[in-house]
Amino acid sequence: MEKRAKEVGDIIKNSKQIHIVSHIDADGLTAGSIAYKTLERLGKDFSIEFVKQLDEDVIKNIKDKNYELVWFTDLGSSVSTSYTDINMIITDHHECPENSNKFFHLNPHLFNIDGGFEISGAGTTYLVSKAIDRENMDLSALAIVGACGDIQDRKYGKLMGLNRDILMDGKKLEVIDPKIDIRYFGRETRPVYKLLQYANDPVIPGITGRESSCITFLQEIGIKLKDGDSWRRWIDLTKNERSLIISNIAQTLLVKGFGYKITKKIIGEVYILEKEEEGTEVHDAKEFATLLNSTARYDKFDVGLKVCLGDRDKYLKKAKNLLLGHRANLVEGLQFAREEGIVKREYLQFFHAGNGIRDTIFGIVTNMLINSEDVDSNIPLIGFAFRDDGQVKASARGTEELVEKGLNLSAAMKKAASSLNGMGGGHNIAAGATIPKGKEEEFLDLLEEEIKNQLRL
Ligand SMILES: [Mn+2]
Repeated sequence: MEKRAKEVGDIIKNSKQIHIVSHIDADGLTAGSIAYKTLERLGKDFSIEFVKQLDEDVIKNIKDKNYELVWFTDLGSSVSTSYTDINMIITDHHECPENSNKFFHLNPHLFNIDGGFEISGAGTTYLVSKAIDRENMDLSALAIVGACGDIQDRKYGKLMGLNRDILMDGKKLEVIDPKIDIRYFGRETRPVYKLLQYANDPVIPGITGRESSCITFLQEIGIKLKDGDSWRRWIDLTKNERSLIISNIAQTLLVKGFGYKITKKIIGEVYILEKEEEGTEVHDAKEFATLLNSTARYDKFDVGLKVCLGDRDKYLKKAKNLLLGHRANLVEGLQFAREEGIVKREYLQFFHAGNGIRDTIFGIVTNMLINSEDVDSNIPLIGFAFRDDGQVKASARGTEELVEKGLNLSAAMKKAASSLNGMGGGHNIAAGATIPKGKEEEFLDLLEEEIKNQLRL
């Protein structure tokens, strides 16, 4: 991969004008920002755009602009063998066909590396940036945020593979610091009881989702909730208080019959962006990623981009406001999906959100659902939502356990969607597809057949 990264880097060096096209999620924003910084430092003439997906309209628009070079980040592998009339380079990590192994295409799957957890779109882009100039190694912090945005730390409770090498670059430069701590979301910015209230992966029975139980739980073990007028956050607690909470959560889980393997998931590595101010959304990689997800998914990619590029003033404030809206939308989306009801079949379960959930966040909602207490995690979950262009978006989520049994949602979604003239792909544990409206039932039949065959092997 290093050699390929250098080759792609050379194409960049030899081009004058470059247009970056990236994805609208946290990994896409950080990938685009790494590309942006790289080109800025090289003094290139460049532009950037963020898209939901590479559909025909997007491609047509790109062709019309006649860019000298187009740099696709965190997407593009799906078009690497088509559109030979676009002069392109690609730094992506989504599954791709073997015949796409070209000199301009950097993707871990071409090198037998798992793009699901070993490296993200931002990481792949970082490799090219580093190959161009080792001074760009400070951008490793953004690459780690991207990996956390794609939940690549979930499988082992820490980043592995190439992500680990990138992490070590960041550590050496003191831009990122890995620490062992509680892995629940919100260590830096949420009151401790809120951190518990929203705890998932694993959920804490009797505590997750119940505000008053969280407060009682903390009071019973003698944790002071407030310091004067302000709620204490995880980072405000003493070391002893933190261990006390962790051991009590572990006890609760073990008593409820969760095994050791699940219980130990509550602690793991967290990633601190050392140059950032403590107690802010950009100090912890996971919180940073969520902040970014609140921007481009609502068409405010300029806000996310500016924050990635270093704005800690006006745009950080804007992003924080968007975060409040994003949280509310997620809560509403989860509620909506539950009310619509999840229908179970033998090898999959699904819900149809219709127009009820914004298509740009409903992948996150599907992901939250499969990790929640009341949803069966033994079969994959498929969500449908209408898009504004009259098509239907499908989002599929599985679990590590299912992947170990042979599940590959990327392959299954791709195959089922293409038989219906749609398109699909992604990762083995999480994938998406777009299909014509009215074909949902047929799609589920095809998909179920694929999943059944995968799990049988
Ligand atoms: Mn990605």
